Amino acid sequence: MSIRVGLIGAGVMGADHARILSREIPGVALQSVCDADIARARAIAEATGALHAGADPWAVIADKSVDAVVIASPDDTHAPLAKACIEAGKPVLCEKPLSQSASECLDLIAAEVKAGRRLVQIGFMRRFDPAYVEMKQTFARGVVGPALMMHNFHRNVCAPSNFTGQMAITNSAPHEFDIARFVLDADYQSITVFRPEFRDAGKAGAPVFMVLKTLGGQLVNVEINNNAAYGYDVRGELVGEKGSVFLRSPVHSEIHVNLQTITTYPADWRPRFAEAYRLQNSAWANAIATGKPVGASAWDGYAASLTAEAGVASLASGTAAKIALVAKPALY
Ligand code: ISE
Repeated sequence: MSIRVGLIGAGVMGADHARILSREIPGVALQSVCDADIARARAIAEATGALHAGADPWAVIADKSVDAVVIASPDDTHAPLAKACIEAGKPVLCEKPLSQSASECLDLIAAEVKAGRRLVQIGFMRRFDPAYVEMKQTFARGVVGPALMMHNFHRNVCAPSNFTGQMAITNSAPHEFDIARFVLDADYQSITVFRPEFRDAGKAGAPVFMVLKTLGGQLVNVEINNNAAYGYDVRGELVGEKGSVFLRSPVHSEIHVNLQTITTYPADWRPRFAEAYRLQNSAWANAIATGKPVGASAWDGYAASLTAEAGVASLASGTAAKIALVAKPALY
């Protein structure tokens, strides 16, 4: 019996989830597709064989023919829809960020604790990326010694058209906030956010440079540049007392011509993290079948949102902002 999935959001990310779920994950069937733009929902449903297309996300969650839900709608809808999935008793893969408000995350966590089981997986797919997994495993084996720092670059060609305000911090950077916690097995005590001074400094997606300190005193720096222009480029290096682990991006070929060697950057995150998304979505489907949750939890979503909230405050104040998680429920 296939797991019948309802997809909420048929934009860039939703369409990619639809492709993955309908073509690459055995034992999963896309049951319905929902988007505010009904034509977009219908197009994805037609392309993937989903039985229904609609514009009401609450109806998807309530639909008795839907066993599990993927949320890939706009950021501010994630937490309310995920909470409705909890209340309906349905497993949900919720795209990051869980929310732009830490308190909204805590409200959802309370609902999941009350339900008594983990139903929410957050779409921090880098936890499944083979390069980051190797980085974490190498560090955990002690190969490079105790961690001192982790450097992170996260560059998009250009900011998505829906980018406003501080989404470099609240939408893009949560990937680094989460993956550094995951790789280092650490939590943060503070964040300081800087912005280079240039003519477009106030433009949505303008670069930000962040320095986080972990509870153990390690430093994590994160550069987010959503208007890097040259290509989609995510880099990372974990620096230990005895060495470092540098993230290699998958390059499948290089061109040798005209006295040059040419490799190509992807245009956006989908090619760079294609394997990570496939592994994440496959692990999510397997977790539903086995009842053993995997990946980032709602707690991890809260930790990333709290960090982003502190980052926005630091950028506004020009000083370091403290990060203090509440006590973690036993469920996590
Ligand atoms: C987007 O939402 C993603 O999740 C991508 O992985 C990230 O690179 C991009 O900056 C985000 O806007």
